[in-house]
Amino acid sequence: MKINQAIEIVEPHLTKKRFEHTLRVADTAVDLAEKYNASKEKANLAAVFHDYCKYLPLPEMERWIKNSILPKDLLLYHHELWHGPVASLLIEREHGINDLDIKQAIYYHTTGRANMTKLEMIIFLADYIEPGRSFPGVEEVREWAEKDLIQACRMASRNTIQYLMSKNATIYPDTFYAYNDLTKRLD
Ligand code: DGI
Ligand code: FE
Ligand code: FE
Ligand code: FE
Repeated sequence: MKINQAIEIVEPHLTKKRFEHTLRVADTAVDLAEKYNASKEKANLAAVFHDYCKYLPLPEMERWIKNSILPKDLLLYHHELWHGPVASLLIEREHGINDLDIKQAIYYHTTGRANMTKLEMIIFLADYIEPGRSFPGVEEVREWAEKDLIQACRMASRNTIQYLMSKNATIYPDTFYAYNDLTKRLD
């Protein structure tokens, strides 16, 4: 699929702010792909679609999870975790995107997971460091992103877990698996 076609598909599903975030994630992801020798085309397409389902009504996302191969334990955690997995499903069904690399990068962009591929790390990180983000600690992650993809993802994962724990939120297992795996990969 051409990138302009993807952008046209995604835009009406998002708010203006979310659409602008999406375009910044795409620019950031293409830069990271260039730096770390991944496919810029795949990074661009995955980024454009990563939040495609962010505003799907909750009952509709719930229905997709219940009636597909998606893991049912998603329903036991915060609904914010649903939009990536559901998008990975719907971009294939509605728009014929069947590239596994792209689908996985979209699927895991919120939590990460153990053994993330390079493209998964690029989308996970681009979503965290795009220039519109102002999380505490994001500047340090941006600096790491210049030199070490794994360390940068590890810091993003750590910051997210610390933030969620400070809010007494529950944490999905893949979120912890991502952190542990990235930490082990460093030594
Ligand atoms: O869709 P975005 O806002 O661009 O970003 P995202 O999909 O990475 O994350 C959405 C939210 O999900 C963000 O506030 C962090 C949160 N999150 C990530 N992992 C977990 C989580 N929330 C819970 N409750 N549990 C998690 O494991
Ligand atoms: Fe998201
Ligand atoms: Fe994210
Ligand atoms: Fe996002």
